[in-house]
Amino acid sequence: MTQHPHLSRRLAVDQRGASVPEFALILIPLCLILFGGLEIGYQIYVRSVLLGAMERATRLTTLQTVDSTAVETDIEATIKRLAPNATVRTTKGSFLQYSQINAMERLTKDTNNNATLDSGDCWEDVDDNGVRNVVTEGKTGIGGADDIVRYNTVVTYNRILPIYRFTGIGNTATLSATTMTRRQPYELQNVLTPKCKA
Ligand SMILES: [Ca+2]
Ligand SMILES: [Ca+2]
Repeated sequence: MTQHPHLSRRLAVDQRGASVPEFALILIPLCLILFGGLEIGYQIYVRSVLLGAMERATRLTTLQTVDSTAVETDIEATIKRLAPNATVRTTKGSFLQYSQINAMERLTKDTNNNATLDSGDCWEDVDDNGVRNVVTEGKTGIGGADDIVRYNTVVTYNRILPIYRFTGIGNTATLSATTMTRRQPYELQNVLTPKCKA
Protein backbone atom coordinates (compact mmCIF):
# COMPACT_ATOMS: atom_id res chain seq x y z
CA MET A 1 0.00 0.00 0.00
CA THR A 2 1.34 3.37 -0.90
CA GLN A 3 0.84 6.30 1.42
CA HIS A 4 0.05 9.73 0.16
CA PRO A 5 3.28 11.69 0.53
CA HIS A 6 1.59 14.59 2.32
CA LEU A 7 -0.74 12.55 4.60
CA SER A 8 1.59 12.13 7.57
CA ARG A 9 2.49 15.81 7.44
CA ARG A 10 -1.21 16.77 7.39
CA LEU A 11 -2.03 14.47 10.32
CA ALA A 12 0.81 15.98 12.32
CA VAL A 13 -0.65 19.46 12.07
CA ASP A 14 -4.35 18.54 12.17
CA GLN A 15 -5.80 19.61 15.56
CA ARG A 16 -9.53 19.48 14.75
CA GLY A 17 -10.29 16.59 17.18
CA ALA A 18 -8.10 17.82 20.04
CA SER A 19 -10.74 20.11 21.48
CA VAL A 20 -13.08 17.19 22.36
CA PRO A 21 -11.03 15.72 25.27
CA GLU A 22 -10.11 19.26 26.34
CA PHE A 23 -13.80 20.16 26.50
CA ALA A 24 -14.53 17.00 28.52
CA LEU A 25 -11.77 17.93 30.96
CA ILE A 26 -13.41 21.31 31.53
CA LEU A 27 -17.00 20.04 31.48
CA ILE A 28 -16.69 17.61 34.42
CA PRO A 29 -15.36 20.11 36.97
CA LEU A 30 -17.72 22.74 35.55
CA CYS A 31 -20.72 20.45 36.21
CA LEU A 32 -19.44 19.68 39.71
CA ILE A 33 -19.12 23.39 40.48
CA LEU A 34 -22.54 24.16 38.96
CA PHE A 35 -24.42 21.31 40.68
CA GLY A 36 -22.49 21.85 43.90
CA GLY A 37 -23.45 25.51 43.85
CA LEU A 38 -27.12 24.69 43.28
CA GLU A 39 -27.07 22.12 46.09
CA ILE A 40 -25.41 24.54 48.52
CA GLY A 41 -27.83 27.30 47.48
CA TYR A 42 -30.78 25.01 48.15
CA GLN A 43 -29.33 24.06 51.54
CA ILE A 44 -28.88 27.74 52.48
CA TYR A 45 -32.46 28.41 51.41
CA VAL A 46 -33.86 25.52 53.50
CA ARG A 47 -31.79 26.73 56.44
CA SER A 48 -33.08 30.30 56.15
CA VAL A 49 -36.68 29.03 55.97
CA LEU A 50 -35.99 26.86 59.04
CA LEU A 51 -34.63 29.85 60.98
CA GLY A 52 -37.69 31.89 59.97
CA ALA A 53 -40.01 29.13 61.20
CA MET A 54 -38.09 28.92 64.49
CA GLU A 55 -38.34 32.68 64.93
CA ARG A 56 -42.10 32.50 64.44
CA ALA A 57 -42.24 29.61 66.94
CA THR A 58 -40.51 31.71 69.61
CA ARG A 59 -42.86 34.63 68.98
CA LEU A 60 -45.91 32.36 69.37
CA THR A 61 -44.49 30.72 72.48
CA THR A 62 -44.20 33.98 74.38
CA LEU A 63 -47.99 34.28 74.31
CA GLN A 64 -50.01 33.23 77.32
CA THR A 65 -52.22 30.80 75.45
CA VAL A 66 -50.09 28.83 73.07
CA ASP A 67 -50.55 25.36 71.65
CA SER A 68 -47.03 23.96 71.47
CA THR A 69 -48.20 21.13 69.20
CA ALA A 70 -49.48 23.73 66.74
CA VAL A 71 -46.11 25.49 66.93
CA GLU A 72 -44.28 22.27 66.05
CA THR A 73 -46.76 21.49 63.28
CA ASP A 74 -46.16 24.98 61.85
CA ILE A 75 -42.39 24.42 61.78
CA GLU A 76 -42.83 21.08 60.02
CA ALA A 77 -45.39 22.40 57.51
CA THR A 78 -43.15 25.36 56.65
CA ILE A 79 -40.19 23.11 55.90
CA LYS A 80 -42.27 20.60 53.96
CA ARG A 81 -43.58 23.27 51.62
CA LEU A 82 -39.99 23.56 50.45
CA ALA A 83 -38.76 20.00 50.97
CA PRO A 84 -41.82 17.71 50.89
CA ASN A 85 -39.88 14.55 51.74
CA ALA A 86 -37.89 16.05 54.60
CA THR A 87 -37.98 14.61 58.08
CA VAL A 88 -38.58 17.35 60.65
CA ARG A 89 -38.08 16.58 64.33
CA THR A 90 -38.62 19.21 67.01
CA THR A 91 -37.87 18.75 70.70
CA LYS A 92 -38.71 21.28 73.37
CA GLY A 93 -37.82 21.81 76.99
CA SER A 94 -38.27 24.44 79.66
CA PHE A 95 -36.11 26.00 82.34
CA LEU A 96 -36.83 28.42 85.17
CA GLN A 97 -33.58 30.37 84.73
CA TYR A 98 -30.97 30.74 81.99
CA SER A 99 -28.33 29.75 84.56
CA GLN A 100 -29.85 26.26 84.73
CA ILE A 101 -29.07 25.49 81.09
CA ASN A 102 -26.14 23.12 80.69
CA ALA A 103 -25.44 23.39 84.42
CA MET A 104 -25.40 20.75 87.16
CA GLU A 105 -28.63 20.75 89.15
CA ARG A 106 -28.15 22.74 92.35
CA LEU A 107 -28.03 21.11 95.76
CA THR A 108 -30.40 22.76 98.25
CA LYS A 109 -29.38 20.62 101.20
CA ASP A 110 -25.93 19.09 101.52
CA THR A 111 -25.73 17.63 105.02
CA ASN A 112 -22.08 16.59 104.96
CA ASN A 113 -21.05 19.54 102.76
CA ASN A 114 -19.25 17.43 100.15
CA ALA A 115 -21.07 18.89 97.09
CA THR A 116 -22.45 15.45 96.30
CA LEU A 117 -26.00 14.20 96.55
CA ASP A 118 -26.01 11.72 99.39
CA SER A 119 -28.82 10.05 101.25
CA GLY A 120 -30.84 12.79 102.99
CA ASP A 121 -29.55 15.58 100.68
CA CYS A 122 -31.91 17.54 98.41
CA TRP A 123 -31.57 19.09 94.93
CA GLU A 124 -33.49 21.05 92.30
CA ASP A 125 -34.54 18.48 89.71
CA VAL A 126 -34.87 21.00 86.87
CA ASP A 127 -35.56 18.41 84.16
CA ASP A 128 -37.77 16.35 86.49
CA ASN A 129 -36.07 13.05 85.67
CA GLY A 130 -35.53 11.91 89.26
CA VAL A 131 -31.71 12.10 89.22
CA ARG A 132 -29.18 14.91 89.77
CA ASN A 133 -27.50 15.69 86.45
CA VAL A 134 -26.29 18.41 84.09
CA VAL A 135 -29.42 19.87 82.49
CA THR A 136 -29.27 19.85 78.71
CA GLU A 137 -32.85 19.32 77.49
CA GLY A 138 -34.83 20.96 80.32
CA LYS A 139 -38.20 19.83 81.56
CA THR A 140 -40.38 18.27 78.87
CA GLY A 141 -42.84 20.75 77.39
CA ILE A 142 -42.95 24.54 77.29
CA GLY A 143 -43.39 25.18 81.03
CA GLY A 144 -45.53 28.04 82.30
CA ALA A 145 -45.47 31.79 82.92
CA ASP A 146 -42.02 33.41 82.87
CA ASP A 147 -40.28 30.10 82.01
CA ILE A 148 -37.60 29.82 79.34
CA VAL A 149 -38.49 27.57 76.43
CA ARG A 150 -35.96 26.06 74.09
CA TYR A 151 -36.85 24.46 70.77
CA ASN A 152 -34.44 22.33 68.81
CA THR A 153 -35.37 21.28 65.30
CA VAL A 154 -33.47 18.83 63.12
CA VAL A 155 -34.29 18.67 59.42
CA THR A 156 -33.10 15.79 57.26
CA TYR A 157 -33.68 15.62 53.52
CA ASN A 158 -32.35 13.81 50.47
CA ARG A 159 -30.15 15.97 48.26
CA ILE A 160 -31.88 17.31 45.15
CA LEU A 161 -28.99 16.63 42.75
CA PRO A 162 -26.79 13.52 42.43
CA ILE A 163 -23.69 15.55 43.31
CA TYR A 164 -23.08 13.33 46.35
CA ARG A 165 -22.01 10.48 44.04
CA PHE A 166 -18.95 12.43 42.95
CA THR A 167 -18.03 14.31 46.08
CA GLY A 168 -18.55 11.82 48.89
CA ILE A 169 -20.72 14.23 50.90
CA GLY A 170 -23.54 11.69 51.27
CA ASN A 171 -27.08 11.65 49.90
CA THR A 172 -28.59 13.12 53.05
CA ALA A 173 -28.35 16.68 54.32
CA THR A 174 -28.99 17.44 57.99
CA LEU A 175 -29.70 20.91 59.34
CA SER A 176 -30.44 21.87 62.90
CA ALA A 177 -31.50 25.05 64.66
CA THR A 178 -32.09 25.99 68.26
CA THR A 179 -34.06 28.89 69.61
CA MET A 180 -34.92 30.13 73.08
CA THR A 181 -37.44 32.54 74.47
CA ARG A 182 -38.86 33.52 77.83
CA ARG A 183 -42.63 33.26 78.14
CA GLN A 184 -44.65 36.24 79.27
CA PRO A 185 -44.99 36.75 83.05
CA TYR A 186 -48.80 36.57 82.87
CA GLU A 187 -48.78 35.03 86.37
CA LEU A 188 -46.23 34.08 89.00
CA GLN A 189 -43.61 31.63 87.82
CA ASN A 190 -43.93 28.11 89.21
CA VAL A 191 -41.59 27.39 92.10
CA LEU A 192 -39.34 24.36 91.88
CA THR A 193 -39.82 22.12 94.92
CA PRO A 194 -36.54 20.37 95.74
CA LYS A 195 -36.42 16.60 95.76
CA CYS A 196 -34.56 14.68 98.44
CA LYS A 197 -32.61 11.46 98.11
CA ALA A 198 -33.98 8.70 100.34
CA1 LIG B 1 -23.64 15.46 100.36
CA1 LIG C 1 -32.47 15.92 86.92
